[in-house]
Amino acid sequence: MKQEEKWLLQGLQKTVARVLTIPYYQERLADIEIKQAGDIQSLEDFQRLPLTSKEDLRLNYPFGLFAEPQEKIVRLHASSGTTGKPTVVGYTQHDIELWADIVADGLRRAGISNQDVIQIAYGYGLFTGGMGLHYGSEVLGALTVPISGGNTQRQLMLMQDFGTTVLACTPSYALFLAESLEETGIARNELRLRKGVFGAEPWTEGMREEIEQRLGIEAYDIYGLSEIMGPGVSMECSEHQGLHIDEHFYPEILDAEGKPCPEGVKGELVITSIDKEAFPVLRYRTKDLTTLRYGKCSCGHTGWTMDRVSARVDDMLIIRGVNVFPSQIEEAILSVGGVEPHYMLVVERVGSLDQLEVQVEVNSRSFVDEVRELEALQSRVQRRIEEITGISVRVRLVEPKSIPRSEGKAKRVLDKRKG
Ligand code: DLL
Repeated sequence: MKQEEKWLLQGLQKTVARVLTIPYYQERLADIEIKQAGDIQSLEDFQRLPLTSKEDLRLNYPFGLFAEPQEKIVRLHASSGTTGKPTVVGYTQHDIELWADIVADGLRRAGISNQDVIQIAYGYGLFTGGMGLHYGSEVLGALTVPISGGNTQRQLMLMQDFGTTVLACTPSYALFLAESLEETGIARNELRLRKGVFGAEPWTEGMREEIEQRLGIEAYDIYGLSEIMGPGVSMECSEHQGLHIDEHFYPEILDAEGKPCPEGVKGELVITSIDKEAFPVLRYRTKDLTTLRYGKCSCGHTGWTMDRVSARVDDMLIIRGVNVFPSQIEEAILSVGGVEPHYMLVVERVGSLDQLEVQVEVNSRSFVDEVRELEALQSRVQRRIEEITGISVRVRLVEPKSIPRSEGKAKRVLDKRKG
């Protein structure tokens, strides 16, 4: 066994030992005769361990999967589920420090330093975005502006007054800020903005180009989820060749049947935490679709790299039996001129057939066009979507600024089939 594999195995054994202090995991591991960490002697042994899902977290709501007594837990975060109770995660002081170091490392690899002024426009609170970036930024020694999401005019004013160099928020909010900047009439050269750290929702390469161009910055993708830790599980370096997964997380990719996928094949990302105290997770199913590669990046980092998360399994729409992801629609819209990357998908059942309507904003120039030209634009968008998704859709062009803007994670799907 290579030295790296030995270290990895030791790390995984530590996590197994830790989860074995939790009755729920004890029972599940006893079912496959794993009673102690030493029962795991290879990565193959590890891959026999059961997967953990959001459902397991719900069953143990709120603190049932904590591996430390309450007096050692210093912070809680939670992610709001679509139904019922949120999933709750806890951190010891060690976990908070580890997380801050991980985020700081990610920011450093993106060329961000203590010379920067980081405006954190992710929400603060139970959501991990704001505080996760905040602590990392402080460890880095950057000037940290904890503005949180929303209050767009104030964001722009302070961006100008404080000389913000790095903006951290969701890509959809970055686009909204860019649009508001154009409206406010603040010229780009009145700002010192040079980079953006965007994540918390799927976004496409086309959206990156749009944001980079409109804000005049270099955009970096940052990924994470509260169940694993929060932002920083992986992040792009300046090479932009995928997101480097921090070494405190062991990634696997599984196919729809739960079998491991070979390197480079797309599937569901599953993550095991290494060295996390309060809330260790074993083989957590993220429901995020991506691919993995192992190797050395030209930035010098060696380890696992993942592609941008193109979609969540949960966001997949099944339209007349065909799988469609919102990111495919985004890709299509961004490749056609004359429309804005603001869209909404409305799914309905008409008779016994599913129907997908894509509402897209026309830009202000096209808006004043003749009806005939607008009709031609509509057909172009429709054709492009149909080429990419393989299903027929209805496209409805809507007025500029009529689709609600997002200050956090964008909501792009209205599925009227679900009650
Ligand atoms: O969104 C943590 C985060 C905050 C990441 C700020 C990056 C920046 P949750 O609210 O638990 O945590 O949501 C996690 O968001 O499973 C993905 O589906 C999605 N997601 C997060 N980052 C990305 C990204 C935070 N860069 C869920 N690309 C995850 C695509 C992302 N999807």
